[in-house]
Amino acid sequence: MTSDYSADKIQVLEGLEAVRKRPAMYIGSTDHNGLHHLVYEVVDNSIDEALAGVCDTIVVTIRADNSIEVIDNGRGIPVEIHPVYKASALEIVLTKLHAGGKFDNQSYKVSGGLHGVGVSVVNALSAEMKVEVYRDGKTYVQNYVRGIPKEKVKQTGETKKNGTRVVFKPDSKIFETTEYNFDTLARRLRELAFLNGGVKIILRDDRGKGKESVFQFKGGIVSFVQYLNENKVSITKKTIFFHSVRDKVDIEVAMDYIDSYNELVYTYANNINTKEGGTHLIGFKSALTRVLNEFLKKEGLDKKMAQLSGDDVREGLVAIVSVKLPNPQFEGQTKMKLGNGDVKGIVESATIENLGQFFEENPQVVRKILDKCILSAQARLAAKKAKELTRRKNALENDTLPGKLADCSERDPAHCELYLVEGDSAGGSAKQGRDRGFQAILPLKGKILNVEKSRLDKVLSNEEIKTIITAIGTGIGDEFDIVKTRYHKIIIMTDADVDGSHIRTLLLTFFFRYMPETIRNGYLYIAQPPLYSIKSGKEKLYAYTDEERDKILKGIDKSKASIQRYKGLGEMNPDQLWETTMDPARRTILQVNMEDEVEAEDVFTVLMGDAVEPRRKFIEDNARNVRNLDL
Ligand code: 0RA
Repeated sequence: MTSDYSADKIQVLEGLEAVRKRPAMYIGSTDHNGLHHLVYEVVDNSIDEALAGVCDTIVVTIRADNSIEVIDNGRGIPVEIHPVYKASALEIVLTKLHAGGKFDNQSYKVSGGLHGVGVSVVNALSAEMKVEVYRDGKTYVQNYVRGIPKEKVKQTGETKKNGTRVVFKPDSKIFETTEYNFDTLARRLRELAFLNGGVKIILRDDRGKGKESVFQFKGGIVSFVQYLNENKVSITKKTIFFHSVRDKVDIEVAMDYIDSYNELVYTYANNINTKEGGTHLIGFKSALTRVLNEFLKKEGLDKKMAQLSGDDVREGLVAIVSVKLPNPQFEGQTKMKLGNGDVKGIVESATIENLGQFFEENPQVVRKILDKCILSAQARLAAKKAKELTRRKNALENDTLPGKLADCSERDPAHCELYLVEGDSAGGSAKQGRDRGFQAILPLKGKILNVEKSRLDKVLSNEEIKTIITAIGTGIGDEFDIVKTRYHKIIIMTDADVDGSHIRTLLLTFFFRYMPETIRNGYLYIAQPPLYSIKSGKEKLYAYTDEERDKILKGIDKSKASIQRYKGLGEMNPDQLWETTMDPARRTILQVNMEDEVEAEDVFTVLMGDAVEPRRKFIEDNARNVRNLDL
C-alpha cells in the first residue's frame, strides 16, 4: 500500500507540558468522563482511518490493570523522519500538540472534534504508553513515560499486517479515578459503530471473569433507528433512509414514525452528538415541515387541516441526522451545537429532494404519516384553546402562582428549592417544618397523569401538571425557557411505599418528556426520607436503609430499643421531617441525571408505555435492583 501523505506535512508544534498542567482544558475534566475520553480520543483516530476506507476493524481491550489497548488495521501512524524536526513522524504525533499532518481539508476527520486534541494528549496524561505501528512490511515501536519517549522509534521486526496498536495506562496523579467502566465504553463504541456503518468494533474486558461485545452494523444509522425503536410500534413499518454528499458535506438521515406523542431526533456532526442541535437540525426540521405540507396539499388532505406546524410533523418521529464535514464549528454552552452556517441550506435541500422522492415512491407511507400529523395538529389546536383559557382565567383572578404553593421569600432561583410533596398531610408537615426563606412547598394530590400515554392537550389540561408548570415558571412546549425557572432545586418527596414510588416515576416521566432541560442542568432531585426511626432510651436515631438499621441495632441495647418503620411522610411531625429530610445540613438528596439518554428513553417507554410484554420482562430483569416497583 502506498502512503499518500508524508512526514513533511506536519505543522507547528508545541510540547506537552501545558497538557499536564491543565488537563481539563484538553479533555474536559479529570473525572470518570475525562478518563473515558482518553479512549475515545485514540479510537477517533482509528475511525478516521475507517472513514478513509483503509481500516475495518478496531479492537479495544480493558486490561487487567485498567490500562487500555486499542488496535486497528489502518495505515499505521507515519514513521518517516521529518526533515525539519529530524525525528520520526510517530514521535512528533505522540509528543507534540496538534501534530498529525491531519490538516488537509480534502477529507473530513472525526478526530479533532469536540475536545479533539489528538493522541499526544492521551500520551501526556498516561503514566506509561506504548505505540506499535505496522506499516510497509515492518513493525515500529516507541515507549513513553508521562508523554516523554523512553527511546527513539525502533524498528523491531517484519510484519504482513498494517495498522496501529496503542497501549496506555492513565496517570493516577492526574485522574480522580482510573477504573474503567465497561458499559460506558460499550455505549460510545456502539454509537460509533452505528454512525460508521460496517466498521467492526470489539470491546473486551480482561478484568475479572472477562467479557466481550462486538458492534458491527451493516445498516449504519438505519440499524440505530431500529435499535431505538426496539420496543415501539412503527406506523411507517419501514425506516426511511437517505445519504447524500453536497459541497463536501456528507449527510445521512434515517427516520421512522412510531405510535407515540414524543419526538426523538438525535443529531451528530463528525460523530459527535450535538445535543444542543445546530444548523443541521434546523435544516432538517424546516425541510421535513415543508415536504409534508406539500404532500398534504397533493393528497388533498389540506381540507382536513390547512397547515401542519413543525411540532405536528415531529410527533412520534424518531430520527438520526448525521453529518460529516471539514472544519466543524462547535458552539453553545456545552460546545454541542453545530455552528457552520452553510450546513443549514445543504441539509435542507438534500432532505427536500430525497424525502420528496421517497414519498413519491411510497404513497402509502406518506399517507400514514400525514394521518398522524393531522391528529397531532387537531390536538395542538385543542391544547392552544386550553392554554388560552387558563391564561385568561389567571389574568382574571390576577393571581399567577397556584394557591396550593407555599412559596419561599428568597427571589434568586439559584438559592430556591421547590419540594413536590405527595399528599396534603405530608404537604402540611413540610410547610410547617421548612425554612420558608428558601424552601417552597407544593403538595400534590394523588397520582399525576401518566404523560407517556397522553397527548399534549390532555397533559396541559391536567390540574396537577398545570400547577407544577406554573410553580416552576418555565412554561412548556415551544414556550419552555429554562432561564425562567424559579428554583434550581426541584425535589420530589414521596412516601417510601408502592404508591410513593409510582408517583415518583410518574413525575420523573413528566420531567423527562416535557422538561428534560431541568434534568440536564442538574435541577431535579429526589428526597431521601428515613425508612426507620430507632428509639433507645432518650436517644432517637434514623436509618435510611436496612443495612443502616442493622448497624445501629448492633451498637445499642436491643431490648430497650423500639423500631418504627416509616411508611409515609405523614408519620413524621414537622420537626422530624425537617431534621431527617429537608435540612440541607443533614439531609441527603439524590440528583437525577441521565448519562445515557438512549437508555433513559427506553426505560420510560417500557415502564410507562402501552406494551405489556417488554414491561414484564424489564421488571423481571430489574426486580432485584428496584425497591417498591409497581407500575
Ligand atoms: C497521524 C497521521 C496519519 C494517521 C495517524 C496519525 C493515525 C493515528 C492513529 C491512532 C490510532 N490509530 C491511528 N491511525 C493513524 C495519517 C493520515 C492523515 O494524514 O490524515
